[in-house]
Amino acid sequence: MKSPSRNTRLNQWIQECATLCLPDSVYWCDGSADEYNRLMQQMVASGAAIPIKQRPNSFLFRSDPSDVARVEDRTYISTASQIEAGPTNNWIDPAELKKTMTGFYKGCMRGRTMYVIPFSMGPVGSPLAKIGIEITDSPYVVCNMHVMTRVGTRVLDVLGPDGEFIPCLHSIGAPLEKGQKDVLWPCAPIEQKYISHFPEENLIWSYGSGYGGNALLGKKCLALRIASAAARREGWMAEHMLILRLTNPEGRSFHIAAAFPSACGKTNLAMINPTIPGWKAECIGDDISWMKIGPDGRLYAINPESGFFGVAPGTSYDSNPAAMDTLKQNVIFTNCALADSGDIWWEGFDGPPPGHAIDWKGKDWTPASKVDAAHPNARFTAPARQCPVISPDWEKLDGVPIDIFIFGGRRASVVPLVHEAYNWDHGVFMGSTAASETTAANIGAVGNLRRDPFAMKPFCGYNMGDYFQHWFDMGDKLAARAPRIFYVNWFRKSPEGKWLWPGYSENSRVLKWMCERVSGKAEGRQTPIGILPKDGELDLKGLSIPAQDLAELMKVDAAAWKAELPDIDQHFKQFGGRLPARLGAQLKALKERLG
Ligand code: GTP
Ligand code: SPV
Ligand code: MN
Repeated sequence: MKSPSRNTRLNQWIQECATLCLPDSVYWCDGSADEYNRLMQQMVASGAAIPIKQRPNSFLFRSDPSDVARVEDRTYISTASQIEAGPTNNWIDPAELKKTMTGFYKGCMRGRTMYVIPFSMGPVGSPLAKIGIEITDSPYVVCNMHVMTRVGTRVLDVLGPDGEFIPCLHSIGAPLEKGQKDVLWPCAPIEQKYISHFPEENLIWSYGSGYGGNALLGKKCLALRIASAAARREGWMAEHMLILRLTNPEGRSFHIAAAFPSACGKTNLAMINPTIPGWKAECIGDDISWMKIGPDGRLYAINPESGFFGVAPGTSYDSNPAAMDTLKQNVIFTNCALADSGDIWWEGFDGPPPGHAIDWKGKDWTPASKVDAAHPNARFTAPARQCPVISPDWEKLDGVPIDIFIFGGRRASVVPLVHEAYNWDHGVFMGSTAASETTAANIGAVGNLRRDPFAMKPFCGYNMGDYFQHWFDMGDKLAARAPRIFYVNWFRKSPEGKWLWPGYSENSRVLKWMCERVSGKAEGRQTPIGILPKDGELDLKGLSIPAQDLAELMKVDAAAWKAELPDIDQHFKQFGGRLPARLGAQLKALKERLG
């Protein structure tokens, strides 16, 4: 197929990749509905996609059981010197990594089509938007990219003959020999998977996986790892944050951006349905925020994506009605179960479980089965515009002004429901020390507590010590117009393992307190770790939480916090000379406040 682009560098790169990967043909994606439908029909015909008859234009895919989540162990930040990647990233010398991967790429698309996907992260024409070109041999990836990003010929128009783009090379790593029958989810074995980033040359190479962030390269690879490194160089921010607008009964709007680690509640909070009377929420984004200081000195955020790649299990009309309504049509489901009714199903779905289903591995399943019907990291891919609570301003080219930052994570103990930072430096300290229990969003152990600074440990494309400094630099520029910073924990558990806080829509009560802090209506109480709601300040009307649970949620256990200090010290030490002195000062101040 002839190139529809006049961009010399692009055409040359496509030629080079075709010569290396040796596909049967090269196809340039135009982003049309017709193209999407054609590819889906091909995948239905091959058996890879199963139409879901209850949901128009929706399809179920089952991945290979080895290819079900991001692979942090196989993800690399490849900078000329290791110190630039820093202690929290895997590193291989760029020349060596390219040599190894080039070996894998040789002939890797034999028997397949090489798709060229021109895409924009951010609304086409936004001053914050960036153009990527993904090459892939997976039609499943093409369809997902259609939903998650803005794909098509208009992106090539903006690119023009000499515009800048981020090359993203992806292969599932499963060439087909003549006459060889394809499998339903082709991919390479784990030891051949590489998710590689070359931030010094804005380049992404991914090999061996077809799943989520490993393969939809606009998302974590471009919009976080490559973008975070670019943002530091250029003085803006690329963060793992949802964006929402909350409007109080008087009509004042607050824009909130919240960073929680993977599978820790971003999509749910982004689509919150407030339980407090008169408060209204709108969703702007559920995973990533790109932010830049505007002419008025405030920080403006856009959502670079155009769809949701959300965790399916636990999603229900009870927990997240807006998400459920988003899933009525035009959805790609991956690793969900298929009920005998013909509809999809997962653990935590509304109503009783189906009497019989086909599980995510394609096996018979009944409620008596000992395994989950849906994989814990089963996902839906759905267009953002279908969300009933999407903000009319979600594609605003200049973004929305952020008033509040929230950090958080999964902590069964120690960390209270909510606390506010004393100032920006203290907030950066909170972000830099954030810790959370690991989840099924990554292949590896689940439930292990680890430091996940700013929910960016797997996504920061440079030395995390420099990233901390970038937060200080941005704060210095924003000064009095900087967002206020809060820390939340929806995941406190009783000794018996039950949730102490109802969560989901009831989290609106905590957001309300934050807005009241910002507008000077809530006084708060000062504690060694930060500002907590004063007795009675958290609106609990209509909730029946046992007094002792509430006390536990609002407790600052000085002994437990003191016990954390040596670990924070160790955590900071790994950054050596790259640790900003201002973080050391915050740790010392916390120590002193704890007594
Ligand atoms: P990624 O898309 O992987 O980045 O995850 P996410 O941060 O968007 O998390 P998501 O909102 O999908 O929630 C992940 C899991 O946490 C789901 O199973 C939710 O049901 C559960 N969850 C979300 N919010 C709450 C909450 O307030 N309380 C409790 N107990 N669980 C929650
Ligand atoms: C996450 O893990 O944070 C996700 C899913 O949003 S993935 O796109 O696979 O990274
Ligand atoms: Mn999410």
